[in-house]
Amino acid sequence: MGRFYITTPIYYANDAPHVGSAYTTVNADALARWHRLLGEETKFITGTDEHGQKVADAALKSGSSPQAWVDQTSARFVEAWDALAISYDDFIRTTEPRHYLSVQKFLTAIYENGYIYKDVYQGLYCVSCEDYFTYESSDEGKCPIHGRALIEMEEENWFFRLSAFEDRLLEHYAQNPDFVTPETKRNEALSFVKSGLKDISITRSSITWGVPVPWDDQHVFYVWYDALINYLTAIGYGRDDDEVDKWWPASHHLIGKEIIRFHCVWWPAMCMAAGLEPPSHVHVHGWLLIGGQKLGKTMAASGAVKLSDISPVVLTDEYGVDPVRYYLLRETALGNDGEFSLEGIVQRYNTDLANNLGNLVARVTTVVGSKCAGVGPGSQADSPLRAEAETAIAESQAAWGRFAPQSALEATWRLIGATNAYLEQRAPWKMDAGDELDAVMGDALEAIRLVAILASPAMPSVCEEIWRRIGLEGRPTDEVLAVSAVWGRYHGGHGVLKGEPLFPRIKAEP
Ligand code: ME8
Repeated sequence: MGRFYITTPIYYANDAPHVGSAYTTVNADALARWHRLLGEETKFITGTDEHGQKVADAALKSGSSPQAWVDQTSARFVEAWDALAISYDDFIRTTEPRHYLSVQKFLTAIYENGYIYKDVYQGLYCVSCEDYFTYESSDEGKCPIHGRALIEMEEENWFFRLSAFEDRLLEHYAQNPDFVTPETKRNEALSFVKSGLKDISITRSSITWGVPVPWDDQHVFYVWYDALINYLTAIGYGRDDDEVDKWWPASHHLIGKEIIRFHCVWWPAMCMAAGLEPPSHVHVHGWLLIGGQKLGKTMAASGAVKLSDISPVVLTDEYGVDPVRYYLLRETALGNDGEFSLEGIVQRYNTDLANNLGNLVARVTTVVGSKCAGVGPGSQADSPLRAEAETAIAESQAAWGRFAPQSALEATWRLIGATNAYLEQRAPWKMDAGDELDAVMGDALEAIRLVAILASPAMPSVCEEIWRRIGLEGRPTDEVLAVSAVWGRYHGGHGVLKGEPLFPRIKAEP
C-alpha cells in the first residue's frame, strides 16, 4: 500500500487564523482526503508556530504571558480548522515537550557533525517575516514584503554553516527535478542556491521565548530553525526511529511562495547536516490577494480590510463549510495568485453549486420521485454518459496527482455539465414511465454517484448527503477509488429522496 505524508506550514500563533491560512490548509486537506480515497496510508499534519519575537511581541501587547497567548491563539486555529472540516491527523504546537525533544536532538546532531559555530551577527531583521536581510536584499532598509523599517541587529550567535551545502543542494536539485513544483518556483529556489549561500544565525540571546540551545544556556533557537523541525516532530524524530523511517523522506510540504527559501534551501541543508535525506517534495502555491495585495495580518494592520469580517469561521457560518472549501480549491490554480472576494464566493456558489450540481441532484431526485415511484433504476453499461464519466475519473485522478485541485474539480464539473446536458436533450420529465425513462434516470444516478466520490475531497459533507439522497448505504469514501469509481456500480432498486435544495440560491449581494 502506498503512503502519503502531507504538511502545511505551521502558522504563527501571534494572531487568529485568516482566510490565507485557510487556503493552504483546505488544499492540504483535500489532497489528504484524495490520497485516503486512493487507499494510501495518509498522514496529514498542521499546527502552530509559537516561538519567536513576533509572537512574544504580540503577547506583550495583549498583556499576557507568551504561553497564555499562544494557548489562546492556537485554540483559535483548532476552532477554525474544525469549522472547515479539516481532517488533520496531528496538530503540532511548537511549545510541546515532544517538539523540544525533536528540535534539541536534531540540532545536537548538526552541532556534533561540525556544522554549527559561534560568531557575531550584524545586520537587518524583519520581525513580521522573522527573517534576516542585507541592505542589498532589502527595499532601501525596509522589508520588501511588509514595507516596514528593518531593525539593526548585532548579537553573538550560533551559526549554521549553510555555505557548506551549496554543491550538495545543487546536486539534489539536479537529481530530483520535481523536488520543488511548479517549475517557476523551482527555478526561483535554485537561483537562491546558485547566487551563493551565506551561513545563517540560528540562535538568539536577546530573547528567551524559544527552544533552549542544549549546549549553551544563554541562547534559544531562532524561530525558523525550530519551526521547520516540526515536520520531523510529527513523525517521532528522536522518539521513534521506525516511524521516522516509515514516513521520511517521502514528504509533501505545501507552502506559500514567501517561504520558499526556508523550505527549499535551508530545510534540505539542515536535513543533510543532521544526516537525514532532504524532504522529497515541496509544493509552492501563490497568494490570495485583496485589491492586488497579499491578504494577511500585516494588511489588516494597515486598515485596508477587517480580516475578522472574513475569518474562516465567519465565512463558514455565512456560506456553509463545503461552499467555502469549494471556492478556495476551485477559484485559483494552486501555484498562481488569485483575488479573494465575497462576490467571487457567491458567484461560484450560484453557478457551480446551485445551478449545476444542486440542480442536477434536484432534477434527478424529483423525476425519480414522480415517475419511478421514488426507486432509482440501475445504470446501463452502454450509456452515452459512460465515456464522459470515465474521462472525468481519469482527468481528476491525474489532476489530484499533480497537486492541481482546481483542474480536478473542473474535470468533475464537466461530468456534471454533460449529465445536465444529457437530461436537457432527453427530457425525461416529458417521458412516460418505462424502460427508456429508467435508462436515462439510471445513467444520471450513476453519474451523480461518481460525482459524489470525485468531489468528496472538496465537499465531504455535501457528497455524503448526495450519496444518501440517491439511496446508497454508507459514504462515498467507504471503498477505495479503484473499486468505487467504476462505471456501472449504481445497480438500482434504491430509495431516492428529494429533500431540501442542497444549495439554495444566494440572492443578496454581499
Ligand atoms: O510563515 N494567500 O507562518 P504564517 C495564501 N510560521 N496563503 C497564505 C496567505 C495568503 N494571502 N497568507 C498566509 C509562517 N498564507 C511560518 C511558517 S513552517 C515551518 C513555518 C499561508 O502564519 C501560506 O501557506 O505567516 C503561507 O506560507 C503560510 O500561510 C504562512 O503562515
